[in-house]
Amino acid sequence: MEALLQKIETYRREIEAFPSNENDAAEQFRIAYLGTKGLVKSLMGEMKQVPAERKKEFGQVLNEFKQFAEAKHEALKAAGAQHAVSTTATIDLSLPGDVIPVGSRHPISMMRHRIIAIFQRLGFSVAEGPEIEDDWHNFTALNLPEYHPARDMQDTFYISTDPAWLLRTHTSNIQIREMEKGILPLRIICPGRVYRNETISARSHCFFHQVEGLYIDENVSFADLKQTLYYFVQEMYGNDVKVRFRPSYFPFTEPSAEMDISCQLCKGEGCNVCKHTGWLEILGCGMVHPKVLQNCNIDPEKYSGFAFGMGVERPALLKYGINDIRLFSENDVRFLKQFTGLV
Ligand code: 2U9
Repeated sequence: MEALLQKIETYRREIEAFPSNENDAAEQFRIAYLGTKGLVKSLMGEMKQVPAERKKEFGQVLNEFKQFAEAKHEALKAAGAQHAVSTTATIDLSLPGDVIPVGSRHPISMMRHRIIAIFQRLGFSVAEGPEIEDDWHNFTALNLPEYHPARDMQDTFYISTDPAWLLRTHTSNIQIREMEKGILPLRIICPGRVYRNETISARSHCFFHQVEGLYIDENVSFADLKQTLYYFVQEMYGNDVKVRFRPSYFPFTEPSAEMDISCQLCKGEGCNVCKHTGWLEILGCGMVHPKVLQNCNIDPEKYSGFAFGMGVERPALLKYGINDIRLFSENDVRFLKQFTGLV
C-alpha cells in the first residue's frame, strides 16, 4: 500500500511536467492517463491488492489523482486550441494566391483539329477505329500483296503472327471497317495514331498521326478529288498557295497521285526546307482500287470513290517552326507550355 501511494506521487509529478508544446499533446495525454488502457484505469485495477481497512483511504487518493489528471487534460486542450488560433493568425491574407498553371493543347491535337474542321465543312464526318488490328483490315482488304515490304516483320510491329495481330500502319483500317458496314454513300475523315518499325530520329518516329479521307458514291471522279483537296489546301495554307499533282503508286488506289504545295517558307523560291525545289509534298491520294471496293462488298460497276492520306506531324513542324519530331512525344513541359492559349 505504501509503495502504491509512492507510485501515485511519482505519476503526479510526471503529469505536472507533461509537455504542452506538441500539436496533439492533449490527445497523447488522454491516451496515456485517462484512456481505457491508461494509467488511471490500471491503478483502479490495483484496488484488489489493498487491504480491506485501507480501501476507503486508497479510493480517496485515487479519486483525487483522477481529478488532477482530468484537470491537466482540460488545460492541455485549452493550450492546443490557443495554439491553433495563433497559427491561423499568422497567415497573411494580403499575399497573392498560388499561381495555378494553365494547361495547353498539344500541337498535334491542334493540327489534327484544323485538318478535320476543314473537311467537316465539306460534309465529311469523323470515324475512328482500333489501333490493334488484324491482317485483313490493315493489309489484305487494301489490296496489299502477300509479299509487299510493308507486311515485313522489319516494317510492322506484330503482336502475334498466327493469327496475325499488329499495330496498324495507317488509319485505312477505319475506312475498310466503315465500308464493310454497307451504308452508302460514305464521306468520312479518319484521324488516328499509326505505328511503323522505323529508327527514331529528328525526322521520323516509330509512331505518328495521320488523317485519311474517303468519299464513295455513284459517279465520284478524279475531278472531285482534285477540287476537294484544292479547297483543303486553300483553307489550310491560304488562297495564294499553288498545288501540283504528281502520278504515284499505292496498291489501294488506281490511279494514284501525290500532291505538293508551293513551299510556305520561301514562297517557291527554294530553301532548305523544300530542298531547293520550291515544293512540299503534303499528301497522297487516288481513286479507290476496284478490288478494294469488291473486298468490302461494294459493286465497282455502280460505285466509285476517292481516298487520300496525310501525316499530321510534318505540317505541325512547319507551322510551329519545330525542328525535331521527338519533341511531340517527350512530354517536356517547357516545350508544351509554349502552346498555351492556342487552339
Ligand atoms: C481505303 C482506300 C484507299 C488512303 C491513301 C495515301 C494515298 C498516302 C500517306 C501520306 C503520308 C501516308 O502518313 S503518310 O505516310 N498516305 O499517300 N493514303 S491514298 O487510301 C485509301 C485508304 C483506305 C479503303
